[in-house]
This record gives sequence, structure tokens and C-alpha cells, in this order.
Amino acid sequence: MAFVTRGFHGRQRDSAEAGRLPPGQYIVSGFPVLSAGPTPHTALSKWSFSIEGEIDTPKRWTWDEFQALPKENITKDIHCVTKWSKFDTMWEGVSLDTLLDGVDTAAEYVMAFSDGGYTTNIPLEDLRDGKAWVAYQYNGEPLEAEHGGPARLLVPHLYFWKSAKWVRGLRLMMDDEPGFWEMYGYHMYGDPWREQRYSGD
Ligand SMILES: Nc1nc2c(c(=O)[nH]1)N[C@H]1C(S)=C(S)[C@@H](COP(=O)(O)O)O[C@H]1N2
Ligand SMILES: [Mo]
Repeated sequence: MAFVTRGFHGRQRDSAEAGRLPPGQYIVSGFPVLSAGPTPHTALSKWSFSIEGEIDTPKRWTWDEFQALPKENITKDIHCVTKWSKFDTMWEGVSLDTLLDGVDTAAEYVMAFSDGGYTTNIPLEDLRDGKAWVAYQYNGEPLEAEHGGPARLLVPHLYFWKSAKWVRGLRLMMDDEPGFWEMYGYHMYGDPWREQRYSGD
């Protein structure tokens, strides 16, 4: 893991990057790996992505069906609750707007679920309007397993623990429920700009 801090050089750079780094964060140039358990390895032939729960007709895509969906290139800053941030990370994936298109639900929250049992809760509206993706490429290459490949959630406006690696679907919920880290005291929402690291922040 490379928890290397890149220094700021000069006033111009300072002002360019000021306002871009959320409070309490520092910049890394490497890409740390943070996983609560072992890295699952699911064969693409067994992989699917589902939207279920509070929905009349659940949706499901196989890997091939998923690859055929419209894709987007995404360049975003990411912010981990352990205080590293990484600027301009480049991804390719499918917008949640595409996946949620036509989904008619009274649900206001989702539980993202992953191979290996990881879960994290997110308000449904935080997944709409160009704010979230299921990403399967990083830097032009298939997403490495340790970073969540074959596919991970990408919700860059929230702390990075909300970006579930090895994601396999979303469960639509009427009420907010804590996911894996949220049950251990992480914040239910996790806005880096308001430093919502732990419950009570
Ligand atoms: N399935 C799963 N997703 C996960 C995690 C995890 O342990 N399991 N860790 C989260 C946390 S705390 C962070 S900071 C990021 C780390 O992603 P990275 O390892 O690609 O840097 O993944 C998030 N998604
Ligand atoms: Mo994290």
C-alpha cells in the first residue's frame, strides 16, 4: 500500500487545488487497497447485476448484457474515510441512471450488495442524475480484482466505503438500514465535505 503524500508546490497549485480537497484529507498518488475481507473471484459466466427489493419486476443483467449497455467515461476525485484522497481517477462503466431507467419504486434507499457479503446503504436519489456508476474499467484496463473487479459501484461524492467493490446488485428499501461499516459506527450518509465519518459527525 502506498500512503504517499504528494506535497503542494507553489501558490498557483495551492489555489488550483484549494477547495478540491475535503476537510481532513490528504492526497495520495498511488491507489491504496482497502478490503474488509478476502478478494472474491467470481467467474464472469456466473456474474450478474440485479435490482431487487421494493420493485414489482426485479431487473437482472448477465455480464454480456451488462457490457452491451451504454457506457461512460468518468473522471472523478475519490475520498476515503481513512483520510486519503485521489484526484482525477479515470473509470469506464454504466451510469446508475441507465440501470434505474424505468424503475418505478416507492423506495428511498438502496442496500448495495457484493460478493463476499459486503453491503452499504445509500439514498436512492444519490444514485441518480449522473452521480453514480457501476465501473468495470480503471485507467483503460479491466478493473483489478483487488480494486473491486469485475465491477464495483462508484459513488464519488460520498466517502469511498460507499463504492462497494465486487458489487452484484441493489436492494431497494423503503427505510434506511445500516450496511457493513455503518453497523460498525460509520456514518449513515458519509458526505466528505461535511466530514461525516462516524455516526454522530
Ligand atoms: N466489497 C467491498 N467493497 C468495499 C470495501 C470492502 O471492504 N469490501 N471497502 C470500502 C472502503 S472502506 C474503501 S476506502 C474502498 C477502497 O477501494 P480500493 O481498495 O479500490 O481503494 O472500497 C470500499 N468498498
Ligand atoms: Mo475506506
